Amino acid sequence: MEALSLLVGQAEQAFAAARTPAELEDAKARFLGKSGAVTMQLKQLATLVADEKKTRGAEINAAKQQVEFLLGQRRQALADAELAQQLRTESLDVSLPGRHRGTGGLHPITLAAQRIEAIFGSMGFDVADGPEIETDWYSFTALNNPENHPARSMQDTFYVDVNDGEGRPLNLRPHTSPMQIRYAQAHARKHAGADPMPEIRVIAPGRTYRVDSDATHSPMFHQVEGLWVGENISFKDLKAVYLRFIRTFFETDDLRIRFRPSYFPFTEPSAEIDMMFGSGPLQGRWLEVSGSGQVHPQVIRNMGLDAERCIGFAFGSGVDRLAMLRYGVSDLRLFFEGDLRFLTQFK
Ligand code: 2NL
Repeated sequence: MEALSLLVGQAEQAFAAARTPAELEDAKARFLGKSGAVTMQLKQLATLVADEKKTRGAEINAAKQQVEFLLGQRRQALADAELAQQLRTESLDVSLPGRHRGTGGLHPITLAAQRIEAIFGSMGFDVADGPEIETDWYSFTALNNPENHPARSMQDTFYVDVNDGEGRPLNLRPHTSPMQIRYAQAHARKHAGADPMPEIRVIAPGRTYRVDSDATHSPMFHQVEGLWVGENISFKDLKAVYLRFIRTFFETDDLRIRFRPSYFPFTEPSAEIDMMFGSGPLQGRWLEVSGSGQVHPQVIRNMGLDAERCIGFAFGSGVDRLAMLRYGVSDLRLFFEGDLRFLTQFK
């Protein structure tokens, strides 16, 4: 009798000491298993006479039921604790904002380029595309750059360690003019002998590269050049086209432009184009927005055209600069850092 209540107490302690369901099953085996303490008691009944068997058997069964009851209690307690722990770690905060797949957006430079293409497209300009790695001839010679011009130096232009087949290394195009030369050559071949020759009206937007890096210069930047060549295209056409472009781009007619004499090897005469807003935060300041000029006769010839018949203008503007002015961006580098806090503002 004494031994049985001791056994029940031992079982209770062993069950309480079990920290996991597996440990509890081990403890159960020690008492209720094939050679467990309770089972051994039952086996010893065989040695008793019938009378004693009956009373002793009833006592052992009562103890066994207590042990089974204690086991069931502990099982439930461990299961409850496991559930509580699971609820703590897997809790769901329904007040958190949902996770959603963000919609992408176009880069502000792309948005600006698309506006530029649409505006010139409405004035009959085609859009040229071409390689970013160019030959010396397309980047410099065709544009009337003398052999020793500093633009050709390694201080100004990036070179690629690949030969163009004529002993000169290829370069990362320092302007988008090569695309216009290629476009004009294809045009000249296609319309050879045509009288009058159909006009060339094209813009060339794209990435360009120069050895230059500070707050206002990036080694990779974007340019848009324009070219209009025909038999009677003059500076007044350039002025009309550029004014219409810039007013549409900034969505205001309260904006003036002026031409300032300048020099480029590929145009003669040449001019810088400045613009001034009549209102707004930049009101009253002349801002340089483009280089321009009448295409040099040598460049016309390099296009495969007759310089006696063909005349026209070209211009080159910085897309990054135009985008900065339009979107009010103060630092050029923001465009190229890939910071989503900046980029998502343009969606
Ligand atoms: C600048 C100067 C300019 C051109 C680019 C050009 C292109 C051909 C023929 C002649 Cl195919 N000219 N482009 C002309 C004048 C100026 O850009 O500093 N732009 C930011």
